Amino acid sequence: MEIIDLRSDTVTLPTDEMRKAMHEAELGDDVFGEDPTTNRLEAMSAEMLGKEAAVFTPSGTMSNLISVLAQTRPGDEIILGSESHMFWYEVGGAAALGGVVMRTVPNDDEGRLDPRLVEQAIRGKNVHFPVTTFIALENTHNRCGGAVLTREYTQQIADIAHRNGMKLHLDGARIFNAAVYLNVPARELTEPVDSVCFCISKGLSCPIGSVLCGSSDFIARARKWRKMLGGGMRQVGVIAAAGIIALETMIDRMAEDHANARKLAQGLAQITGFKIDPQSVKTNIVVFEPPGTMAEGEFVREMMSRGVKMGNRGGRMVRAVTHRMISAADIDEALKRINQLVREKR
Ligand code: TLP
Repeated sequence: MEIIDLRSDTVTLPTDEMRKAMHEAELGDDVFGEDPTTNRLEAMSAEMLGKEAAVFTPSGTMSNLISVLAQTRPGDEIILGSESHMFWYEVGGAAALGGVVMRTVPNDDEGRLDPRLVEQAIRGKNVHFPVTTFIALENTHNRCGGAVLTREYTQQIADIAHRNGMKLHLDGARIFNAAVYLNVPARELTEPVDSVCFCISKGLSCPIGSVLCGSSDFIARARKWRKMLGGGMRQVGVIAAAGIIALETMIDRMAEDHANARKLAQGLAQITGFKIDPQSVKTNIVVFEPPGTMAEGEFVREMMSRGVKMGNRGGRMVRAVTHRMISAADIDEALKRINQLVREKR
């Protein structure tokens, strides 16, 4: 039985072109700033996201953490979306290692924070209060089903942050999915923010890595934090080489992943009992509720045994993510197997 792996776009394997580039990459010691391939990936990334400089890190989690460490002080308060990856899935690193208080503001279904609630969450000058110094947004939004933030919205939150002397960070793990959806260069979406990171290890198909971008001064501090966290890598051009190929060739093709996600959502919406609005699926993440007769954990286990892997997102929700290694035919096959399960359970 062919396995259809919809757990995450992180399961994508490097392309032959990437493997060749990795094999042939020109290398040096990146902790000395002497790895030409990594330097090139960082320069390309900074340019594409409209920032002065960039630093390559092993993961999105480390990039987000470094952004907090380099832009806050222990005891500060930071504002995060209630559904944000930084709040849910990064092991509380900002609190544990950055000593900051994480204050959440509810995310709506579009991945946004209500600007009025953000303003209200910013602390005044009262002697009892921590100082609010940092806000993070997420684009596209993982737990909000791949929702996309527009440039205008991001600017609105940036204005609030900057008026209050705060920094705005963007967890742009999938920022190129947002750019493809909106059909704009990614730098338009990242222009308002002080720092932004994106992952090369997700829809862009690379094996490892994230790039954190911002001002030269911020990136100089970020490099020291990366070193402290043990993320200073040596001949890391072997990985960065794949990232260069990704930025050159893997962005536009993600429109296919978005079309496949929409196709999956449309198929699910036609099966009795599934709750999903196909119109809400904009990029490559499909979050849906299986029929009431099946707990989400049971649905995920049953589908796993039928060779379709998906994620149990909790709260009755299941997550399926499309990517380069999933074709339109795979979606048809996945829907066929889901239909079979539903018929058997009736
Ligand atoms: N997300 C992973 C899991 O951790 C849930 C996934 O499969 O989607 N920001 C966002 C928005 C992410 O979705 C992720 C990874 C990260 C940061 C962290 O990236 P890594 O896994 O490189 O640390």
